[in-house]
Amino acid sequence: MKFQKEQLAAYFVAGSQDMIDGRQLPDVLKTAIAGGITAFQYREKGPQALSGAAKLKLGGILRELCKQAKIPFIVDDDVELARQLDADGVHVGQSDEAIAKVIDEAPDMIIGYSCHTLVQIQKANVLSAVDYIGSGPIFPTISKADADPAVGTGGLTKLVNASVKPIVAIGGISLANLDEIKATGAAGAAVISLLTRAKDIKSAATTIRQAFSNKS
Ligand code: TZP
Ligand code: MG
Repeated sequence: MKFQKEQLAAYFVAGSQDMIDGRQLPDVLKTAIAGGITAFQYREKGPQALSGAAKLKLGGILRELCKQAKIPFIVDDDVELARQLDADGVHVGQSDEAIAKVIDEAPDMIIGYSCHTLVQIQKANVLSAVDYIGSGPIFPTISKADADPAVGTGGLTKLVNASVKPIVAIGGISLANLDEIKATGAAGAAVISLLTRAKDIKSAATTIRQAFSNKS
């Protein structure tokens, strides 16, 4: 699938560890798709995460849902799993699989790279295979135990201005701060808990999508 920056508008990130109240990730993803999410990242991470065959099996189900919906299916930090699942893309952080290895092994895939400092952005600017940047946390987050300090919308604006690639913001994004994120020039919002913990997942997804649609 060819990358387009509009795919970053409402970017849902989740793994089985993010499920609450007996929710099942395939059901949550289906509902988020019905609400209009524009991309999905499969991120199994942390002490509760699945591994091996269970990770592969759930990934296959989620991959199929994204294929039917024609939205990119992106795998976090695992090029081999991305290949096995015929993913559209792979996303890596600064302390994940090395970006050089990912570029070498998956030049045909959409490549996302997490950058939260200006120096990291400047290095990413010259990596032509990198399609988009993920930056954050923007606000404090409940979904990542080892998150870096929050950069705030002031910090995000500086990263957006320095980047030649579109940036999707992540970390602590809620319905109340979507407009503030949009005002930085970010191409979209990447969220975990805003959708996984939403009372009305479908309507929350629609609200994110609308916040980043190109109408002014
Ligand atoms: N990377 C930086 S913050 C974060 C990740 C994966 C977690 C985002 O989760 P939430 O619930 O949207 O704050
Ligand atoms: Mg990662």
